[in-house]
Amino acid sequence: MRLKAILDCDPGHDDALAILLAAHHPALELLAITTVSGNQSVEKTSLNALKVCSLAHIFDVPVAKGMPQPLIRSARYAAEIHGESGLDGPALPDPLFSLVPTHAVDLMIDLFLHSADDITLIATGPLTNVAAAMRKEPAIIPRIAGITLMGGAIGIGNTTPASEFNIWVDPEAAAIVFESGCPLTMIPLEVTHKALATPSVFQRLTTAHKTITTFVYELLTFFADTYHTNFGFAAPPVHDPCAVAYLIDPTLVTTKLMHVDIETTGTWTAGRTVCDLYGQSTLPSNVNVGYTLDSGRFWDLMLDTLMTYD
Ligand SMILES: [Ca+2]
Repeated sequence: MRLKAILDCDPGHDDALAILLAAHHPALELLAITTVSGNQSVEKTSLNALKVCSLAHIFDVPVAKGMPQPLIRSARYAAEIHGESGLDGPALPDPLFSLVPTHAVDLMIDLFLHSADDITLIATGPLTNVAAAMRKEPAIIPRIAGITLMGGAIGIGNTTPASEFNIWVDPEAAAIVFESGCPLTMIPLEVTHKALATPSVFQRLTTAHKTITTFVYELLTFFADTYHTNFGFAAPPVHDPCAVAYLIDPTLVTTKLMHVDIETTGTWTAGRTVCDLYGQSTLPSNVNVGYTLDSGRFWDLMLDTLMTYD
Protein backbone atom coordinates (compact mmCIF):
# COMPACT_ATOMS: atom_id res chain seq x y z
CA MET A 1 0.00 0.00 0.00
CA ARG A 2 1.24 3.45 -0.80
CA LEU A 3 2.09 5.74 2.10
CA LYS A 4 -0.35 8.64 2.30
CA ALA A 5 1.31 12.03 2.68
CA ILE A 6 0.63 15.76 2.75
CA LEU A 7 3.37 18.09 1.51
CA ASP A 8 3.49 21.48 3.25
CA CYS A 9 5.89 23.71 1.33
CA ASP A 10 7.00 27.18 0.21
CA PRO A 11 8.15 26.76 -3.42
CA GLY A 12 11.00 27.55 -3.75
CA HIS A 13 13.45 25.79 -6.11
CA ASP A 14 14.09 22.78 -3.91
CA ASP A 15 10.41 22.61 -2.90
CA ALA A 16 9.62 22.18 -6.60
CA LEU A 17 11.83 19.09 -6.62
CA ALA A 18 10.08 17.85 -3.48
CA ILE A 19 6.70 18.22 -5.21
CA LEU A 20 7.91 16.36 -8.31
CA LEU A 21 9.35 13.51 -6.22
CA ALA A 22 6.34 13.20 -3.89
CA ALA A 23 3.74 13.33 -6.64
CA HIS A 24 5.25 10.67 -8.89
CA HIS A 25 7.01 8.15 -6.71
CA PRO A 26 4.97 4.93 -6.52
CA ALA A 27 5.67 4.49 -2.78
CA LEU A 28 3.70 7.64 -1.94
CA GLU A 29 0.13 8.81 -2.39
CA LEU A 30 0.19 12.59 -2.21
CA LEU A 31 -3.13 13.75 -0.75
CA ALA A 32 -2.56 17.50 -0.74
CA ILE A 33 -0.03 20.25 -1.26
CA THR A 34 -0.33 23.08 1.25
CA THR A 35 1.59 26.32 0.92
CA VAL A 36 3.05 28.70 3.45
CA SER A 37 4.87 32.01 3.61
CA GLY A 38 8.61 31.34 3.53
CA ASN A 39 10.92 31.60 0.56
CA GLN A 40 8.46 34.19 -0.72
CA SER A 41 4.97 35.47 0.16
CA VAL A 42 2.28 32.84 0.39
CA GLU A 43 0.65 34.32 -2.72
CA LYS A 44 3.85 33.67 -4.66
CA THR A 45 4.59 30.24 -3.17
CA SER A 46 0.98 29.19 -3.92
CA LEU A 47 1.21 30.40 -7.51
CA ASN A 48 4.51 28.56 -7.86
CA ALA A 49 3.00 25.32 -6.56
CA LEU A 50 0.20 25.61 -9.11
CA LYS A 51 2.67 26.35 -11.92
CA VAL A 52 4.90 23.38 -11.06
CA CYS A 53 1.91 21.03 -10.84
CA SER A 54 0.50 22.35 -14.12
CA LEU A 55 3.78 21.91 -15.98
CA ALA A 56 4.09 18.38 -14.56
CA HIS A 57 0.43 17.53 -15.21
CA ILE A 58 -0.20 16.88 -11.52
CA PHE A 59 -3.91 17.63 -11.57
CA ASP A 60 -5.22 15.18 -8.98
CA VAL A 61 -3.62 16.76 -5.90
CA PRO A 62 -5.44 19.71 -4.27
CA VAL A 63 -3.30 22.78 -3.60
CA ALA A 64 -4.38 24.91 -0.63
CA LYS A 65 -2.99 28.28 0.42
CA GLY A 66 -1.95 28.64 4.05
CA MET A 67 -0.60 31.14 6.53
CA PRO A 68 0.53 34.55 5.14
CA GLN A 69 3.05 35.17 7.93
CA PRO A 70 4.67 33.48 10.91
CA LEU A 71 2.64 33.06 14.13
CA ILE A 72 4.18 36.05 15.89
CA ARG A 73 6.97 37.51 13.80
CA SER A 74 6.89 39.50 10.58
CA ALA A 75 7.26 37.63 7.31
CA ARG A 76 10.85 37.19 6.11
CA TYR A 77 11.67 35.87 2.65
CA ALA A 78 14.71 34.44 0.83
CA ALA A 79 14.71 36.46 -2.40
CA GLU A 80 18.52 36.40 -2.50
CA ILE A 81 18.31 32.62 -2.98
CA HIS A 82 15.01 32.07 -4.83
CA GLY A 83 14.52 35.43 -6.62
CA GLU A 84 11.57 37.82 -6.54
CA SER A 85 9.09 35.23 -7.81
CA GLY A 86 10.34 32.59 -5.37
CA LEU A 87 11.05 30.41 -8.40
CA ASP A 88 13.24 32.56 -10.63
CA GLY A 89 15.04 31.03 -13.59
CA PRO A 90 12.68 29.01 -15.79
CA ALA A 91 9.94 30.85 -17.72
CA LEU A 92 6.86 28.99 -16.49
CA PRO A 93 3.43 29.21 -18.14
CA ASP A 94 0.40 30.32 -16.15
CA PRO A 95 -1.22 27.56 -14.09
CA LEU A 96 -3.94 25.43 -15.64
CA PHE A 97 -5.96 25.10 -12.43
CA SER A 98 -6.72 27.00 -9.23
CA LEU A 99 -6.24 26.70 -5.51
CA VAL A 100 -8.96 24.87 -3.61
CA PRO A 101 -11.08 27.34 -1.61
CA THR A 102 -10.22 25.64 1.70
CA HIS A 103 -7.48 27.17 3.85
CA ALA A 104 -4.41 24.93 4.12
CA VAL A 105 -4.78 24.65 7.89
CA ASP A 106 -8.40 23.48 7.56
CA LEU A 107 -7.57 21.05 4.76
CA MET A 108 -4.81 19.57 6.89
CA ILE A 109 -7.14 19.23 9.90
CA ASP A 110 -9.86 17.66 7.76
CA LEU A 111 -7.50 15.09 6.24
CA PHE A 112 -5.98 14.08 9.58
CA LEU A 113 -9.33 13.86 11.38
CA HIS A 114 -11.24 11.99 8.72
CA SER A 115 -8.81 9.63 7.01
CA ALA A 116 -9.10 5.95 7.88
CA ASP A 117 -5.43 5.47 6.99
CA ASP A 118 -2.26 6.86 8.52
CA ILE A 119 -1.08 10.12 6.97
CA THR A 120 2.47 11.43 7.22
CA LEU A 121 3.19 15.12 6.96
CA ILE A 122 6.21 16.27 4.99
CA ALA A 123 7.12 19.87 5.80
CA THR A 124 9.65 21.71 3.66
CA GLY A 125 8.93 25.30 4.67
CA PRO A 126 8.49 27.20 7.94
CA LEU A 127 6.22 25.26 10.30
CA THR A 128 3.52 27.95 10.57
CA ASN A 129 0.70 25.93 8.97
CA VAL A 130 1.54 22.82 10.98
CA ALA A 131 1.64 24.68 14.30
CA ALA A 132 -1.56 26.59 13.47
CA ALA A 133 -3.34 23.33 12.66
CA MET A 134 -2.17 21.81 15.96
CA ARG A 135 -3.39 24.87 17.87
CA LYS A 136 -6.71 25.08 16.02
CA GLU A 137 -7.51 21.37 16.38
CA PRO A 138 -5.30 19.56 18.91
CA ALA A 139 -7.22 16.34 18.20
CA ILE A 140 -5.15 15.96 15.02
CA ILE A 141 -1.90 15.53 16.98
CA PRO A 142 -2.36 11.84 17.89
CA ARG A 143 -3.66 11.17 14.38
CA ILE A 144 -0.52 12.38 12.57
CA ALA A 145 1.47 9.24 11.73
CA GLY A 146 4.67 11.25 11.65
CA ILE A 147 6.21 14.50 10.50
CA THR A 148 9.30 14.51 8.34
CA LEU A 149 10.61 18.03 8.07
CA MET A 150 13.45 19.72 6.26
CA GLY A 151 14.85 22.22 8.69
CA GLY A 152 17.35 23.01 11.35
CA ALA A 153 20.97 22.09 11.78
CA ILE A 154 22.99 20.15 14.31
CA GLY A 155 25.84 22.57 13.71
CA ILE A 156 25.95 25.92 11.98
CA GLY A 157 22.98 27.55 10.27
CA ASN A 158 22.54 29.00 6.80
CA THR A 159 20.52 32.13 7.59
CA THR A 160 22.29 33.13 10.77
CA PRO A 161 25.37 31.37 12.12
CA ALA A 162 23.00 29.63 14.56
CA SER A 163 19.89 29.00 12.49
CA GLU A 164 18.59 27.35 9.37
CA PHE A 165 16.04 29.35 7.31
CA ASN A 166 12.81 27.35 7.88
CA ILE A 167 13.18 27.34 11.66
CA TRP A 168 14.58 30.90 11.80
CA VAL A 169 11.52 32.28 9.98
CA ASP A 170 9.06 30.94 12.56
CA PRO A 171 10.78 29.64 15.71
CA GLU A 172 7.56 29.79 17.77
CA ALA A 173 5.79 27.51 15.27
CA ALA A 174 8.76 25.14 15.29
CA ALA A 175 8.68 25.04 19.10
CA ILE A 176 4.99 24.04 19.05
CA VAL A 177 5.68 21.26 16.55
CA PHE A 178 8.83 19.98 18.29
CA GLU A 179 7.02 19.89 21.66
CA SER A 180 3.85 18.30 20.21
CA GLY A 181 4.74 14.69 20.92
CA CYS A 182 4.28 13.74 17.24
CA PRO A 183 6.90 11.34 15.89
CA LEU A 184 9.34 13.76 14.24
CA THR A 185 12.17 13.23 11.81
CA MET A 186 14.32 16.29 11.17
CA ILE A 187 16.34 16.44 7.97
CA PRO A 188 18.88 19.16 8.81
CA LEU A 189 21.55 20.95 6.80
CA GLU A 190 24.06 18.19 7.64
CA VAL A 191 21.98 15.89 5.40
CA THR A 192 20.85 18.31 2.71
CA HIS A 193 24.31 19.76 2.13
CA LYS A 194 25.24 16.30 0.84
CA ALA A 195 22.48 16.46 -1.83
CA LEU A 196 24.57 18.60 -4.15
CA ALA A 197 23.55 19.12 -7.75
CA THR A 198 26.98 18.40 -9.18
CA PRO A 199 27.99 18.63 -12.86
CA SER A 200 27.14 14.94 -13.26
CA VAL A 201 23.57 15.64 -12.11
CA PHE A 202 23.30 18.47 -14.67
CA GLN A 203 24.69 16.10 -17.29
CA ARG A 204 22.05 13.47 -16.53
CA LEU A 205 19.32 16.14 -16.77
CA THR A 206 20.50 17.43 -20.15
CA THR A 207 20.48 14.02 -21.79
CA ALA A 208 16.83 13.32 -20.87
CA HIS A 209 15.16 15.85 -23.23
CA LYS A 210 11.91 16.06 -21.28
CA THR A 211 9.85 19.10 -20.28
CA ILE A 212 10.39 18.34 -16.60
CA THR A 213 14.10 17.64 -16.78
CA THR A 214 14.63 20.85 -18.76
CA PHE A 215 12.63 22.73 -16.12
CA VAL A 216 14.71 21.21 -13.31
CA TYR A 217 17.91 21.98 -15.21
CA GLU A 218 16.88 25.65 -15.46
CA LEU A 219 15.85 25.73 -11.80
CA LEU A 220 19.15 24.29 -10.67
CA THR A 221 21.11 26.62 -12.93
CA PHE A 222 19.56 29.62 -11.16
CA PHE A 223 19.99 27.93 -7.75
CA ALA A 224 23.65 27.15 -8.49
CA ASP A 225 24.26 30.82 -9.22
CA THR A 226 22.64 32.14 -6.02
CA TYR A 227 24.27 29.45 -3.89
CA HIS A 228 27.64 30.32 -5.34
CA THR A 229 27.09 34.05 -4.82
CA ASN A 230 25.71 33.80 -1.26
CA PHE A 231 27.57 30.83 0.18
CA GLY A 232 30.46 30.13 -2.18
CA PHE A 233 29.13 26.63 -2.86
CA ALA A 234 30.56 24.97 -5.97
CA ALA A 235 27.29 23.04 -6.38
CA PRO A 236 23.85 23.88 -4.93
CA PRO A 237 22.25 21.65 -2.26
CA VAL A 238 18.67 20.52 -2.92
CA HIS A 239 17.35 20.51 0.63
CA ASP A 240 13.65 19.73 0.42
CA PRO A 241 13.48 16.53 -1.67
CA CYS A 242 15.73 14.91 0.97
CA ALA A 243 12.74 14.93 3.35
CA VAL A 244 10.58 13.21 0.72
CA ALA A 245 13.34 10.76 -0.16
CA TYR A 246 13.71 9.77 3.49
CA LEU A 247 10.04 8.82 3.63
CA ILE A 248 10.35 6.74 0.45
CA ASP A 249 13.56 5.02 1.56
CA PRO A 250 14.66 5.61 5.17
CA THR A 251 17.95 3.80 4.48
CA LEU A 252 19.11 6.86 2.50
CA VAL A 253 19.55 8.88 5.69
CA THR A 254 21.34 7.84 8.87
CA THR A 255 19.46 9.11 11.91
CA LYS A 256 19.81 9.30 15.67
CA LEU A 257 17.05 9.80 18.22
CA MET A 258 17.76 12.72 20.56
CA HIS A 259 16.27 15.63 22.42
CA VAL A 260 15.92 18.81 20.36
CA ASP A 261 14.79 22.19 21.65
CA ILE A 262 13.99 25.26 19.58
CA GLU A 263 15.60 28.50 20.70
CA THR A 264 12.95 31.23 20.57
CA THR A 265 14.49 34.00 22.65
CA GLY A 266 18.22 34.12 21.93
CA THR A 267 19.51 37.49 20.76
CA TRP A 268 21.91 35.78 18.39
CA THR A 269 20.45 32.31 18.25
CA ALA A 270 16.67 32.51 17.70
CA GLY A 271 15.60 29.67 15.44
CA ARG A 272 18.43 27.40 16.47
CA THR A 273 17.62 23.68 16.73
CA VAL A 274 19.51 22.79 19.91
CA CYS A 275 20.36 19.13 19.32
CA ASP A 276 21.48 17.01 22.27
CA LEU A 277 23.80 14.86 20.18
CA TYR A 278 25.65 13.36 23.15
CA GLY A 279 22.62 12.72 25.37
CA GLN A 280 23.65 15.25 28.01
CA SER A 281 20.09 16.35 28.71
CA THR A 282 17.80 14.52 31.09
CA LEU A 283 14.87 15.42 28.86
CA PRO A 284 13.32 12.65 26.77
CA SER A 285 14.27 12.20 23.11
CA ASN A 286 11.70 13.81 20.84
CA VAL A 287 13.27 13.91 17.37
CA ASN A 288 14.86 11.45 15.02
CA VAL A 289 17.66 13.61 13.60
CA GLY A 290 19.30 12.83 10.27
CA TYR A 291 23.04 13.38 10.02
CA THR A 292 24.22 11.96 6.74
CA LEU A 293 22.91 11.05 3.28
CA ASP A 294 23.74 8.40 0.70
CA SER A 295 23.95 11.03 -2.04
CA GLY A 296 24.50 8.59 -4.92
CA ARG A 297 21.34 6.64 -4.16
CA PHE A 298 19.46 9.88 -3.40
CA TRP A 299 20.20 11.25 -6.87
CA ASP A 300 19.31 7.92 -8.50
CA LEU A 301 15.92 8.08 -6.75
CA MET A 302 15.38 11.74 -7.65
CA LEU A 303 16.42 11.46 -11.28
CA ASP A 304 14.71 8.10 -11.88
CA THR A 305 11.46 9.65 -10.63
CA LEU A 306 11.87 12.72 -12.84
CA MET A 307 12.25 10.38 -15.83
CA THR A 308 8.74 9.00 -15.16
CA TYR A 309 7.22 12.33 -16.23
CA ASP A 310 6.05 12.58 -19.84
CA1 LIG B 1 11.30 25.02 1.25
